[in-house]
Amino acid sequence: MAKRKAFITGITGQDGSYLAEILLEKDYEVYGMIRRSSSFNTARIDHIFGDVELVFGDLTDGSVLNRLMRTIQPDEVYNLGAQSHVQVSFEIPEFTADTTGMGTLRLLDAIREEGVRCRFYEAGSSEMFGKVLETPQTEATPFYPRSPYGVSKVFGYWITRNYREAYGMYAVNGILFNHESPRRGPTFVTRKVTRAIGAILRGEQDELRLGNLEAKRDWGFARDYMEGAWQMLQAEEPDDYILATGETHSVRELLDEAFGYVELDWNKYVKIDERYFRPSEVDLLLGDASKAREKLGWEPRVRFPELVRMMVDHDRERRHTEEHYV
Ligand code: NAP
Ligand code: G4F
Repeated sequence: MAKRKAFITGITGQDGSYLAEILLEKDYEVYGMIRRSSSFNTARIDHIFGDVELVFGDLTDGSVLNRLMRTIQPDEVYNLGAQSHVQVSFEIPEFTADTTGMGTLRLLDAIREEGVRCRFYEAGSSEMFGKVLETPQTEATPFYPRSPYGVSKVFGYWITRNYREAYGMYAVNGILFNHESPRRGPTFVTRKVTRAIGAILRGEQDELRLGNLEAKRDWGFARDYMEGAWQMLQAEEPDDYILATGETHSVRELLDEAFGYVELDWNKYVKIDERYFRPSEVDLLLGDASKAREKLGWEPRVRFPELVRMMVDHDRERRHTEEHYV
């Protein structure tokens, strides 16, 4: 029997790298779209480089998306590509909307135009709940996005539903709460903290500049969430699902957990820096993943303390040469 073909946008990102591994383990033929970069941007997938088919493209370039859908004819499409940083979205709102919002439309329309019969996954986000209208958040909670990123994801969500309803496409929204890993981008708060701990332990850093310590997030492990994304596309009918742990912790609690693990007092290192406060903040996220549990049998395996320890252990052992400012 011919192998199933999966097409992933955002394969070079945290989630794309885990999803590609999962699909290879399930014997898929994996195609990943990458952007041309002046330096290497494939570090997260270098270990599977020979096993995946990489093709150049960009979510802002509709003609390429049409050609890729026509020539590859995938069975499953996972749209993970995005300008995914909330604070950066305030700096580059138009690019964020073009990639994170319009990119979803371009890809859906390429599938429709080329008559490809595939299942489509959209990487929706808990940022769509923003200034939350109820707690915990469920699939029925109305959206109130608080950033150009969140607004772009709301567009991606509704255009995915619209293509499902208008054209009968098998298109689903995963509404994923924050998920982290040792592959998390270094400018997201969990990784910024765990990398700093590694550098402090090596005597390379004595200060960690952060913004709002009171914000609360529902943090899970990225690989668990990518298993869930795959499960969503295996269901009989297309639907939308939340993936979350059902626990929320503040950035302050993250500091307690991470620094406490290596027996350091974070108060000696952390400085509050106005640059890391957002023009409008999302104060509290807490997800209810009952629907995914009941309909897909999905469960998060890694809990907050284990996740933090996994990331600290990784960052205390490795040296990183990248420089990041956000
Ligand atoms: P990430 O590490 O920032 O990866 C983003 C990926 O998108 C990278 O491969 C990046 O390529 C690619 N990309 C950026 N702009 C693009 C463009 N114009 N055209 C094509 N590709 C582009 O993000 P992640 O954490 O893996 O998240 C994956 C998806 O889930 C994103 O859509 C994100 O918004 C969404 N999401 C994430 C979370 C979370 O907590 N991680 C939660 C909810 C939803 P380069 O490597 O070339 O930059
Ligand atoms: O780690 P963060 O940047 O993640 P954020 O904004 O929650 O977004 C992530 O999760 C979303 C799902 O809810 C995804 F859709 C999105 O793509 C991304 O993956 O910030 C978490 C919290 C915020 O409240 C922020 O204000 O940490 C606070 N924070 C405090 N100091 C900081 C910092 N965030 C960053 N990045 N850097 C700081 O220095």
